[in-house]
Amino acid sequence: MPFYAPEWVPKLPFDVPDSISIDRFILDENFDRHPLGYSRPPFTCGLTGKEYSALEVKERVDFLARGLSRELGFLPNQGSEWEKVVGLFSINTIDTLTLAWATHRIGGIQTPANAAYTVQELEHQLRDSGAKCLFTCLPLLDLALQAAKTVGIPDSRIYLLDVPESLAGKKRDGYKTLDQLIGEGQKLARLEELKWSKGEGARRTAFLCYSSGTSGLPKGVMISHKNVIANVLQMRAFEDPWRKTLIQPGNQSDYTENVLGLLPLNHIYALIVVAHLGAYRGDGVIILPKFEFKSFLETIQTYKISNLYLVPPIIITITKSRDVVKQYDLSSVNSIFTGAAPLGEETAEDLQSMFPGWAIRQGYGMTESATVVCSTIPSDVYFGSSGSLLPGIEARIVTPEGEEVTKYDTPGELWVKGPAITLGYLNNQKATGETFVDGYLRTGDEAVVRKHPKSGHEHIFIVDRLKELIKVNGLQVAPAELEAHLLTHPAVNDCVVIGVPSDREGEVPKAFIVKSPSVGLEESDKMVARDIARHVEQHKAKHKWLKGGIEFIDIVPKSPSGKILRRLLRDKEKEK
Ligand code: AYL
Repeated sequence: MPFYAPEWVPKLPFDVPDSISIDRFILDENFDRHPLGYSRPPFTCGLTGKEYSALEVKERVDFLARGLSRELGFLPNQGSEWEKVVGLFSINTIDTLTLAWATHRIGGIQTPANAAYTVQELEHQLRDSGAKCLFTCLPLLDLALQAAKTVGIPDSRIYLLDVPESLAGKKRDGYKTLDQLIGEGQKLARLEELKWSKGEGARRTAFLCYSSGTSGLPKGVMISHKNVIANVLQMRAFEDPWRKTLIQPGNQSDYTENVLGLLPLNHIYALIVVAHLGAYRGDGVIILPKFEFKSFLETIQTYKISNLYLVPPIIITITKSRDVVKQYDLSSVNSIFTGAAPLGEETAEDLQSMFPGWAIRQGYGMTESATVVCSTIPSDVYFGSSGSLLPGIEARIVTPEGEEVTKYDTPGELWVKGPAITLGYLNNQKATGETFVDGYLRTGDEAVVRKHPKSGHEHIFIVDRLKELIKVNGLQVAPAELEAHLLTHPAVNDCVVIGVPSDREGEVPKAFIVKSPSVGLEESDKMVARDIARHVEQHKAKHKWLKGGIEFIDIVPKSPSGKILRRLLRDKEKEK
């Protein structure tokens, strides 16, 4: 028997639309429900105060789509979406979603890359996705140009998003800006509407986000229009009963609030949960381009933000900085939401003792599930739990022997099914076949179901990770990617990378290395290790650096069939 959403969770009010593009679904609906004058500006920059009203966002998407269509020669109803892949490599801006939605309006795909990427990492994503152009920003321009050049994207197909002056650095001529494209679009005729047949929104990819899944290198996850719309509707239905209790008498019929848009919009969490859900519900998303503790606190105070979307390492920073936090008025906050990595019970308790009135909510999901699978509302908080299943989700817990768990507190791998489960990995049938099985997504996470001691509702607890993935600050690090890179160093004969616990980052990568025979006896382990660490630092984003250290071993433990026994190393680390 699978597990479903508890009874109190409202069902989805209607079938998830499967013939409409995301931009139309979000913007048209939002505008109708939150007419001009009532709506909060969907996107405001927390650093500069620059904002776009709902009407402005709608217009900018419309004009940008026209400008993009002329500039790139992409027409809404011509060619497959795979011929219209638009790359994004930028810090968060108030136009990040304008660009995504304009791309959808011309029938294209957005592939957003992590703004912390190195040239090689960006190159991989651009090449793999077949991106035809790249939107970036001044602070990242040089890096973007280098990566674009090697994959054959000409300089004339590099565009700039506007970022606050304090971060932009020197102006550079020769690159069109998003505002220029909007200006050009304003003078052009209306575009044809997308003509989609029934079900096309369920088949067409809207976003290509990269994830390593249960093993191997980062792969493009094909996220359809329907997937995104589904998760937005699931989250809305799930949270509606609680949000209704927050409506002030005499106000409009919907509750809206300011939420924090600090997490990177290239990652599925902020992209879907913060930006799409926020815009759909009429919330104001206060965008911050990067994490800086004081501006983060100031922004909450200035914009009276009531809901903070966070990841565990930021919560740890808050709990370890009581004196700084005390200097700010954070009384507008009523709840925080965390996901992407486990939130330790002690950390949750620490935060609660600082802010007894805050509801500390946790959600769980994956890029492959186009985000949230389960989540918590304030009246049902249960520390350590990732919450209850969203409406429309069916979950199975399966033991290594393939048996389905039906009892509480019994661990097994979590398998999930629902309307937001994505289409699979781009050009990788093997990984798709292994991960997407009979309509279920095999999460590679170990879970148990427990009953909330007070409410009696079923909650999902993620108790371990069965897959190879390492999570640093909530971001993915694929051991296979680091191992392949380490093997290109002349001193490395064999290696294995695992995640080891870290107070601040949650986990950090540690490498076990078998030295190659060519390493001279006169070279100390310390020197070799330093050189290997540098090799990673030169080519990989900071969250992938070997902060857990390097240990030399004689042999990598492997099973008779040649599979690396990571668990053995993980268990040994725990004993230390
Ligand atoms: P990806 N507890 C434990 N592990 C988690 C949790 C959690 N609450 N959330 C995500 N993970 C791990 O694609 C887990 O191993 O996440 C999972 O398979 O970067 C992996 O991270 C997925 O990594 C939200 C808010 C989900 C954020 C997210 C993050 C989804 C993207 C639900 O409500």
